[in-house]
Amino acid sequence: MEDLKALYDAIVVGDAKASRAITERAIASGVAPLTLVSEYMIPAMNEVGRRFECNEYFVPELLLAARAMKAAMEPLRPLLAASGVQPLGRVVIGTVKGDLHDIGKNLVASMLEGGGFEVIDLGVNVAPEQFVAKVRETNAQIVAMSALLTTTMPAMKTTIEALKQAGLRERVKILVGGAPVTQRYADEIGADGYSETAAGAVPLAKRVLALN
Ligand code: B1M
Repeated sequence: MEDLKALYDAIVVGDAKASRAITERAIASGVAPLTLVSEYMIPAMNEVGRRFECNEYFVPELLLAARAMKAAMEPLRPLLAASGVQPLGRVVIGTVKGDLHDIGKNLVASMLEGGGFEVIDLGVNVAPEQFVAKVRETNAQIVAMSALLTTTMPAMKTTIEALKQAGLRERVKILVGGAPVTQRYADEIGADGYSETAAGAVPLAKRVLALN
């Protein structure tokens, strides 16, 4: 049986080769993908954040940890996304303008895919007009936004305003999330839903489209 604490450690120290290899072995030995993500990988990133906050880690260590997290996500992504059913709806997702954090957003995208949604991922630093253009182009039913910085959360509001201005607000449901975002903030800016976790984004997306 694989020592999964080693996966946690590999991400904390930013060892991408080890994090991927351990993940592959864990998958092969039958460990559930979500167990790896929620019990080892996300806690590892939280520990990295803690070390950053108390000046034990700096931006280079954050980057290495993020790379190790992404390396571990690679073999997991297709497993999280494998649903094999007709799309329940189309989601445009992105990290808002000014924000370069994409690990949580990528996780949400994989979970939504796995939950049966078609996902169009606009990446990071997505300007309001890019969300607007993609919704118009694809007729998406949902816009999902992620923000990890208190300074970029207002871009969620700006994006909602831009969708209103473009006459698209009534056509889409808007979901928001990310570490500093709260239900209260979601209500304040007029979003249709908030999820604290990536897994929670799936029932939320179904709920706002009245699918469950
Ligand atoms: Co930055 N960073 N970072 N960072 N970083 C944080 C967010 C921070 C909390 C660290 C800290 O101080 N403890 C802090 C923000 C403080 C604040 O705003 N109050 C911070 C800072 C300050 C910065 C910089 C300003 C640092 C600098 O340059 N001085 C800078 C900003 C750059 C920018 O964006 N413009 C910066 C840069 C970076 C890196 C690029 C080095 C790297 C990101 C690499 C990447 O993403 N490719 C990085 C990292 C890795 C972090 C931490 C350590 C980890 C983030 C992460 O990936 N977590 C982070 C500390 C922390 O979060 N503990 C930190 C794991 C991920 C799975 O969780 O993204 O929260 P999360 O997603 C969760 C939920 O939030 C939810 O689902 C996920 C899983 O359940 N969720 C959604 C997320 N989006 C959702 C959308 C939804 C629903 C749910 O829609 C429906």
